[in-house]
Amino acid sequence: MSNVHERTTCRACQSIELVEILNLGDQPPANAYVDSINATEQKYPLSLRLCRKCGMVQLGHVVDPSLLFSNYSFRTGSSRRMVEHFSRLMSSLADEMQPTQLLVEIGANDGVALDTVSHRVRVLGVDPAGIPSSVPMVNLPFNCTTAGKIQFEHGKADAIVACNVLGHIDNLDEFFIGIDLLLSDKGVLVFEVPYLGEFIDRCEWDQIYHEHLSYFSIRPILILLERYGLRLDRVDRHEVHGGSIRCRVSRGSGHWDNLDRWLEANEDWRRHTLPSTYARLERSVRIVGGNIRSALLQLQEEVQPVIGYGAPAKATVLLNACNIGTDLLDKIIDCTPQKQGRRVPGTHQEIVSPESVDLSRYNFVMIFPENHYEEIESKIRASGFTGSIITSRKPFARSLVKV
Ligand code: JHZ
Repeated sequence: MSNVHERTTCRACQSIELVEILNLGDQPPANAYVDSINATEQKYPLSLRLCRKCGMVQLGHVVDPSLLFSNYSFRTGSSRRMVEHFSRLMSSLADEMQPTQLLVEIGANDGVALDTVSHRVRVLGVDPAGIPSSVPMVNLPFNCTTAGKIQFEHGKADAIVACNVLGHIDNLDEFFIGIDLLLSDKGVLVFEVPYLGEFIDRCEWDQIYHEHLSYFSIRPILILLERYGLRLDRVDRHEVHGGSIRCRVSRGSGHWDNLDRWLEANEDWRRHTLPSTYARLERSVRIVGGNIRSALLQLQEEVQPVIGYGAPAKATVLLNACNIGTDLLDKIIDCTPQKQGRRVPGTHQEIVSPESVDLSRYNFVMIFPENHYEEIESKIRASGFTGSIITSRKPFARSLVKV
C-alpha cells in the first residue's frame, strides 16, 4: 500500500509513546465521492492514537494528501453560518491592518471569507485544491517552499489565518517553519481547530477521517508554538464544527496572562491523557453506531420513508463504520453542486440537490452534519416538512413520529 504510511512519532512532541485508542478498520477517504453505485474504492486504515507524553490525539496512518485533496468537493460557502463566522474573523483582522498590509489565508478553499475583506486590505489565499475563487490564490500546499515563494512575490504577511487546516497537516514542523518565514515581525497568526474537549464530551467520532490527522487540545499546541518562538496571545472557544478553539499567536515568548486560568477552567489535562477516557469513547462509539443502524433497520421494517440531509465527510465515516448501505438509506440531499449526482464513498448513497426532492413524501429526515443542525432544520421546516428529524446522536425520535 504505497499511498499510505504509518506514523510512529507524535506530531507535536515527537515522542514514540503512541498507543492505539480507537480503530475504525479500513475506510475509504471520506471526501472521495464516486460516480457509480458499483464503484470499488481503495480503503485505508483509520485508527486513532494517543501520545502518552503530551496528550496529542492523532491518526496512526497518513494517506497521500494528493489523493485526499485533489478533486476536493467541500466548499466553505455551503454554510451561511460558517461564512458569517469566518467573515467576522476576517473583518476583525482587517480592522487592525493598514490597506497596504497583506492578509494570507491558508486553506482558503473557495476564497469566500477572504473575499469579504478584499476591498480593505491586500489578500492572498493558499489552497492546493485549486477551487475557482474570486480572490488571488496560490494553489499549492502550505510549507516552507510555498511560504518562501509567497514572501518573494508578495512580501511578508501581517496576518495569517488558518482555520481547520492544522489537523490536515502531517508535518507540523514544516507548517510552522513556513509561518516563521512568512509572518512579519509584528504579524499575527490566527488558527481554528475542532477542540478535543468537545470531541470527547460529545463523542464526535464522525470527525475521524483520513484528512483529520490531529485532534487538538491546548497543551500539545503550546509545545509546537514554543519550538518556533511563538507565543499564544489568547484562546477563544467557538461553537462551530462541533466546538472549536481559536488561537491567536504572535512572535515572542511568555504566553497569554490568562492561560493558566483558561487551562484550569477548560482543559482537563489528566483526562485528555488517560487511555481510560478513550476506552469510554470507544464504548460510546460502538453503542451509538449500533443505535443508528438499529434505528434505520426499524424504519425499514415499518416501511417508513427516510432520506439523509447533508453529505459531509462525517456522513461517509458514519455510514461506512455502521455498515449502512443503500438498502437502509438510498439518498442524501446536499446543497453542494460538486457533490450532487455523485455517491458517498464506500456505501454509495446517491447525493441529490434540495430542489430535486419533495420532502413531503418522507416521514423521516436524518441530518448528518450535527454542526449545521439549526441551519438545515430551518430549511427543512421552511420547505413544509412535518415529519421527524433524526440525527446521528439522536437516532430514535419515535415520540415525534407523525404518520
Ligand atoms: P461540514 C469540513 O468537514 C471539511 P465536513 C474539512 N475537512 C474540515 O476540516 C472540517 O469541516 C472541520 C451540506 N449542507 O461543514 C454541505 C447542506 O446540504 O459539516 C456539506 O456537504 N445544506 C475542511 O465535510 C455538509 O452539509 C445546508 O444548509 O464534515 C456540511 O459539511 C448546510 C448548512 C450544509 O463539513
